[in-house]
Amino acid sequence: MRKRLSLLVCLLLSIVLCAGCSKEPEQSTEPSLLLGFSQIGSESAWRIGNTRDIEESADKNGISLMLENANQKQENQIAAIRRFIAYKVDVIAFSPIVEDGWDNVLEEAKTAGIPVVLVDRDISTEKEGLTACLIGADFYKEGYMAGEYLVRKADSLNLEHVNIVEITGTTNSTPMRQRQAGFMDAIAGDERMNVMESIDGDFLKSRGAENMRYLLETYGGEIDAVYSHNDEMTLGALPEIEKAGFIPGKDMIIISIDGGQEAIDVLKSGKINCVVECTPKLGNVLMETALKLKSGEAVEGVIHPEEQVFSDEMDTSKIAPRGY
Ligand code: GYE
Repeated sequence: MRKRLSLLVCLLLSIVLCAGCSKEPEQSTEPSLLLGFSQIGSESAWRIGNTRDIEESADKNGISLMLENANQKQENQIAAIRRFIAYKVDVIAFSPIVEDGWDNVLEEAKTAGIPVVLVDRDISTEKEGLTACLIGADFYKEGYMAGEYLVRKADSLNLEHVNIVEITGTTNSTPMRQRQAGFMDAIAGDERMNVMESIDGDFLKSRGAENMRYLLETYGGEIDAVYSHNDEMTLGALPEIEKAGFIPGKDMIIISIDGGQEAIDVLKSGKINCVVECTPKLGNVLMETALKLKSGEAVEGVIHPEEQVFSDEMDTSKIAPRGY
């Protein structure tokens, strides 16, 4: 009888404990997904805004984020992706600093069955199925819109000849390749246009300044237009142009890409003529995509955000605060 009673007590106890295990509130506080994200670095206001947006979007969507900053080194990104694989995250995302050299590590992710999302920049590979999708800007279109602006500006100023210098982003990165290609295609049919030199500024303010100094020493007042692949390099170049005795925005046409607040303020002051927007706000789409991938839903192969052109052709006082 005593044995039976203790058996009954045990049974009741385990029912009570089990009911405790499956309590609803504890389950709902669990993050829905673990996302590993390898960021390139902190080279620009764009990049810092992009990191902040991804952190905030992860929070908003109840996603647990492992974020690693690679400080501008591809090897750091590869090591971070390997750590994400070892940690068995649900989804890996990364912004590849350059396009080549990812096959091995992405094969490892594929073998581990972890889907990979490219954010901002693309990779170049012969292999199929290493990544699930790309969420980022249409850089070719950005470059094309920059070139179209220059043609319109040359028309409005009745210029017969336009000598251009180009300060590019990191060699072999997607935005560098495509912003250059789009720009060149847009000005290709116009005989007034002459690109005197293209030089790598690595998307950095310091390199923008250094390159501008060199270009001014080499070509001086022959320069009619400066096409810079991001705001940071433009902001580095402007003081050099002034130091050399020229007025940016008047003696030289200045075209930039990104559309961060600082560059927009300079556009308003007249020292930049045109800024093509590139939005860093890719976080929400990334979180939605990661959740779909985890639940096995299909996702679009390429997702481009909508972007616009800000220039001295419009009332710049109406441009809303940029948030980066
Ligand atoms: O234009 C630049 C950044 O890949 C779109 O990288 C991005 C570029 C952006 O550092 O400012």
